[in-house]
Amino acid sequence: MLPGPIIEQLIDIVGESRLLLGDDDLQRFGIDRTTLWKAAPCAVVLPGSTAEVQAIVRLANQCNLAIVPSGGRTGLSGGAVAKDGELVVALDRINQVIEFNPMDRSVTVGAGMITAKLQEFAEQQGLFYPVDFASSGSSQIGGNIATNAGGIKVIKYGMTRSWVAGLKVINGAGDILELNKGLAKNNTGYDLRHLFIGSEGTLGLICEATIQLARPPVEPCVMVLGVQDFAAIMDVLKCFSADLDLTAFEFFSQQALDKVTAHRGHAAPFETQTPFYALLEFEKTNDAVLDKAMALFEVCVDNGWVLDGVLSQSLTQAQNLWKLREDISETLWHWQPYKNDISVRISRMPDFIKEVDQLVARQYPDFEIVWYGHIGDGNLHLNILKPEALSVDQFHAKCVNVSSEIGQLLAKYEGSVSAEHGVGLLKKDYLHYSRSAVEMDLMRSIKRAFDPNHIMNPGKLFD
Ligand code: 2HG
Ligand code: ZN
Repeated sequence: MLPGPIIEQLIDIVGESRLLLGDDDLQRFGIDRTTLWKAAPCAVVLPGSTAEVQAIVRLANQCNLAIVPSGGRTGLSGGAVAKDGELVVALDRINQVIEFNPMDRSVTVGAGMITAKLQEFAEQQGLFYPVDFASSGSSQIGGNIATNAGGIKVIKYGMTRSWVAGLKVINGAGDILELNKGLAKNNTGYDLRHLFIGSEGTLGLICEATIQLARPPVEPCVMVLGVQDFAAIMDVLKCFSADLDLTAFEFFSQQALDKVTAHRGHAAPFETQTPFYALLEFEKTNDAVLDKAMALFEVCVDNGWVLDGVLSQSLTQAQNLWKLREDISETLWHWQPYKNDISVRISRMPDFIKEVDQLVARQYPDFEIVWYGHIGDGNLHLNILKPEALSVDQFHAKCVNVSSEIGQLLAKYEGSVSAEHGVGLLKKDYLHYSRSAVEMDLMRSIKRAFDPNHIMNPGKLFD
């Protein structure tokens, strides 16, 4: 419970209707997509400006009140979970287009802007915001930046980081910082903007972002290929990426396809069933590209890597094929999966896959495992489905042991324990498999510099 004087001061800052204390609101704003923790914030505030955010952070410093920044809460690692009486600061109302600059091809928006709205805005200007993922309809740009979100087009366009030209933030000490100011070139020492990207709310709150926009892509073509085994996916990737400018290269297993077709009513791409499927996308810059894609398909068939395939003939068909991949995560929620979001360099993927496959087969003989991910980026989303007979806690306890083994394997392959979902609460115990002790110490020092009273999202990323 928040003491009365603090409630009064918060109301002074944001107005009475913007301070939420009801149980439904606390439950809704205190949790992300994870199901392992219970929401227990002390209150939720909805500031309407950067000045209000600053006043809240200053008050929190005076009262030693921990803050959890909140965006669309679509995160999968517990980064936006408020489970220990924290104050949730939700950026929902700071969601406007602040300035569009066609000459710079950039737009400054409030951090609470929904990702899909930014994509729509870019399109209306004849431009393109290329970071895209299944949760773009509810995730917010500030949260995307705080987690450096990736998604389905990283192979061509990079992660969120590549598109952030400037940030206005309030750090944990309550200072306002305007970082990089939209500049394309700015070699003036440490680029503090990049520290905030992927910082998961541990350094401060992102209030506004200047986003670089791209030229729009030409019509996308999508191919789904039925692949005979895991190793062949990498052969197919090598074959296609050598000759085509791919915008995506995703994969999923037959189990993933079975679940998506059964639960979403989508049609399978073709009749042949294969252990794995590759989904690749390229732009139809001219007809020769289609001939090239078909020729590469033949090469893959001749080599025995690919057993069947389909090439989209229209934009609608391309979008429908994408649904087979994009709807997997949402479909799997039914089984309360334990999620792994791991990556290694693409060149190491063939050996890594063999070892991780053996490891999970040995450790999870009775569990159903669904493989999918952005394999073109070296990123696997290994989802372990909870058997009905186990409680969430029992299931989690079993998964945690295996996570340490996966962590050791990742350390051996110099991979990442969190490729794109962030660390939050879920992965912090495994961070040391990807970051050295010196790096961890430096990260703690950086946090101290930005957040001296340790009020910003404590317990996330590291303790
Ligand atoms: C995806 O690629 C998302 O579909 C979610 O990053 C992955 O739910 C997951 O494991
Ligand atoms: Zn993903």
